[in-house]
Amino acid sequence: MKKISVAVVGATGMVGRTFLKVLEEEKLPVDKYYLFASKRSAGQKINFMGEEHVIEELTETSFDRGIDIALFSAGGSTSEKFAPIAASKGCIVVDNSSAWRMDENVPLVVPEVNPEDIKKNKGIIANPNCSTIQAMVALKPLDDKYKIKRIVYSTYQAVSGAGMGGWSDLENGLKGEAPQKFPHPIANNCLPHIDSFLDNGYTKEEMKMVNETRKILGRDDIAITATTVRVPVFNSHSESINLEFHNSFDLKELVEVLKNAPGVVVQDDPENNVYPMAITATGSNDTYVGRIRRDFSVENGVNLWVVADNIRKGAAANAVQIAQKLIEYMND
Ligand code: 25A
Ligand code: L14
Repeated sequence: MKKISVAVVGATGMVGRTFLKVLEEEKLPVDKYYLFASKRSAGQKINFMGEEHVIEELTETSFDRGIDIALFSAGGSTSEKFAPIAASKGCIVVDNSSAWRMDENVPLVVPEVNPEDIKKNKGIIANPNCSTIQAMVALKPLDDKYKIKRIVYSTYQAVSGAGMGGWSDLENGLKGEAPQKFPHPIANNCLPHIDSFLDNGYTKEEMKMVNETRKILGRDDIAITATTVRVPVFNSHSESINLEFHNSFDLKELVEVLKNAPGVVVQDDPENNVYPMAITATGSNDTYVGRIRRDFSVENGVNLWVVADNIRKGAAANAVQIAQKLIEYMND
């Protein structure tokens, strides 16, 4: 086995801390870890893998010591600048930001969906947007079987998606304090506004769902629309997904397809009030699907309710799963 070293960039953030938790749980065959953040956190000590690790400031020379894999979650501008530097030193970057996702030289990967794309990397692999990842885990097996024609996404997104600042806005907002991260109070409110607005009236988050879905499924012809909404939930994103297929389907068979899909847990027993919920998805790396019902307003339609931990499957766990596969390939 090759000796592998892994860096975590943005180790002190919401996603970065979860990287560390998931890495401890998954016990990857890694010999050495390096933890980076901005200057603000340099020198801070973090207990990780039973040892004390010191946070280092990320600089242009950070990757000069033969680091094999770097998990980045320090925002778009940090990734834009430092991912190419890391790649030029022979490191493979798994990047959580939106900076590289639509670059044609960068694979956009959900391991249950398109693991084969990992091998096509030229030094940077992008982790999709959190809302897109959980949708892909549920939709890929249905697309393979029934061929998706159109998707309507409506999301109910947790504040943890906006990092530490989003979390504080809800926590402090519940005590009556004014928001700092969001443009309006999020406590007792819903904001149909995630990331910035574009000229076409959609938000960036909505267009990420549209474009990333097409790239990951390799299906530019699917008609997709999305409305993404921030709700006063600390963690885990919920999504209403309305699908139309080209092929007809049997509902019972469709449920079986989902039950057999990797990474999916079906929770669908309305008589007993069983359906996916944010509070039960939190802490898990799986994607939960329920409220599975035929859409009687169109010919081959179905409605789904899809919930996952946005910081785990939507970010850290997905990236660690990619790293796991990378290490397997390095040892092949
Ligand atoms: O808008 P952007 O640039 O795209 O960034 C979006 C933000 O979303 C989060 C992440 O916030 C990011 O900053 N994020 C990114 N991907 C995400 C995803 N998939 C995501 N959230 C959800 N899902 P965060 O606060 O959770 O994490 C930021 C981490 O990045 C480190 N960092 C920032 N700039 C860096 C850098 N690391 C290296 N080089 C740089 N130039 C950051 O480290 C953190 O680990 P830090 O040292 O800057 O932060 C340590 C602590 O400081 C607090 N803090 C954060 N921002 C501020 C702040 N304090 C004061 N003012 C601030 N502006 C935090 O408590 C943090 O723990
Ligand atoms: O593109 O604020 O991955 O909930 C993920 C979190 C964009 C913003 C991304 C949020 C970000 C989003």
